[in-house]
Amino acid sequence: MATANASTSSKNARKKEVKKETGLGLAYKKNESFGEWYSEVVVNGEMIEYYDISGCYILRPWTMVIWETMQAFFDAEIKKMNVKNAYFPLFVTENVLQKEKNHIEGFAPEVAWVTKSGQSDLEVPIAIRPTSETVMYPYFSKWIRGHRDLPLKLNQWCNVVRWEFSHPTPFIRSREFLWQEGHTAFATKEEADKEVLEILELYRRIYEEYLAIPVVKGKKSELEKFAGGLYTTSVEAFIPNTGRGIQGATSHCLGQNFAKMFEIDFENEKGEKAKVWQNSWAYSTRTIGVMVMVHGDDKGLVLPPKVAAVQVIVIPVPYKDADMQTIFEACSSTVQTLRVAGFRAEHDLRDNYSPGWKYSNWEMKGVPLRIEIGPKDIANKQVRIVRRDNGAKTDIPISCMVEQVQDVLSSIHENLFNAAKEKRDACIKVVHTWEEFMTALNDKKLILTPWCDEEEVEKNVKTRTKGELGSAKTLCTPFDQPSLPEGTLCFASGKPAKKWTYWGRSY
Ligand code: 87F
Repeated sequence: MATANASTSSKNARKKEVKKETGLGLAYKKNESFGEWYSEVVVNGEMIEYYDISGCYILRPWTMVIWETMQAFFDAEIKKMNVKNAYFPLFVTENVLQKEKNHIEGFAPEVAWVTKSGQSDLEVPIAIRPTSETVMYPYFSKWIRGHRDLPLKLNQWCNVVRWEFSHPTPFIRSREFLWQEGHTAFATKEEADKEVLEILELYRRIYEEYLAIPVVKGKKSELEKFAGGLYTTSVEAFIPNTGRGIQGATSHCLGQNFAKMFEIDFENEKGEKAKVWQNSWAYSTRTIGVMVMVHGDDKGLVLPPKVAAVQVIVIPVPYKDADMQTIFEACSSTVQTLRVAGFRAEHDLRDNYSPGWKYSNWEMKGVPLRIEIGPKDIANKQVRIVRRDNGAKTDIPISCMVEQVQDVLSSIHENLFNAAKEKRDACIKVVHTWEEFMTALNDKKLILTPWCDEEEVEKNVKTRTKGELGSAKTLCTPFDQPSLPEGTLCFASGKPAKKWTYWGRSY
């Protein structure tokens, strides 16, 4: 895959300068140079701006509306589950961070440290949270005494820092990102198990109902699960252009591992001392990157209507000698009508750009629906609507505009989802042998195989597929399992297969 390294992004910046003047489209095509296309789209679509620290990006308002829309949904849903929001500090001492040595070990190189204030060295360096288990769990231990203190269900909306060294990509792999992290404690494993899946379902809904992206729900392999936990579930998306899977969000059952490390004990109903069962779950701004990669096209961003900051952009189309005043008033009243009906609508009355320039500009920014209003439309008591997803143009009577806009926006969501699903499904390849597996991998497929589910075998597959593009790994074992006839063998080991599992390269 082409990468968006520092040199290409500065090239992009130069190119962008020129385009800003000409108002023309993108320099790169999605199918030809995906990495460059992506960097260009997120910048020209006004979602992010590059920053002078590699791997850090400015999230512009066009991005934040998407984030806040998903946040409003998820926050309301977890509140229905009686999860409470809290906020824990950004900093953590080395002592506390190390408390949980086993799981932190592999992650240690990514932890960023504060070592100075002004010119003087701090007495002890302080870490910036990469995740908050070690920050929160000492207080879980303090706050949980008896079974009446359970369940304890906390969530925080915050930023975290992971000093990644592999090439940074806006939203997908950044050194600082926004997320929510839920941390919960229960008296029984059954309650914990149930919550893991309830949260996973909310993650599926974010992808499918808000971002119009199909995902697979499933369980991570032993090698790919969160090492500190008991088991990990995830929603997995796929990027056809790069042939890579991408973990969309995770919901872990931590079992009692952390309860042991942090002594999170309680007195149960029988008066005995017991350890809590814990979960943790998160989704991040990575969701937005997946959305851009899946739906964007050669004209720029394509925003699903549910999350778009502007769902309908109204553009006046003046002709020579037309009465500008009347056209502008028609635009304003159209916006007003749509807003009253609950749509996010705006007009673009700028007099220093042509209608054509405005069309491309709002297409670049991915607005789902454009309404054009010219003298003929006014005479006919109609407006022209143009869809971003398929370019279809329709004239609709003003009298039924609200209903029509509603229908078209729903249809755009459905169409985006179906198109994304069709594309993804066309990439799924069922294979039974190693040879077929390698062919499918080189063809950028999302590979579904019968697997023996042995850690050593997955390690072996990783080693055997090592290369410039990265190695193949399991993405997840889908909950929705096709039937596995008895006697089916694992594609890699030749042992009896236990499960169908998705494999591929991934982000
Ligand atoms: C990087 C540095 C230090 C991931 C890290 O998935 C620690 C970590 O613990 C680390 N990168 N992780 C795993 C995070 C697990 C878990 N945390 C709460 C989640 C969901 C939210």
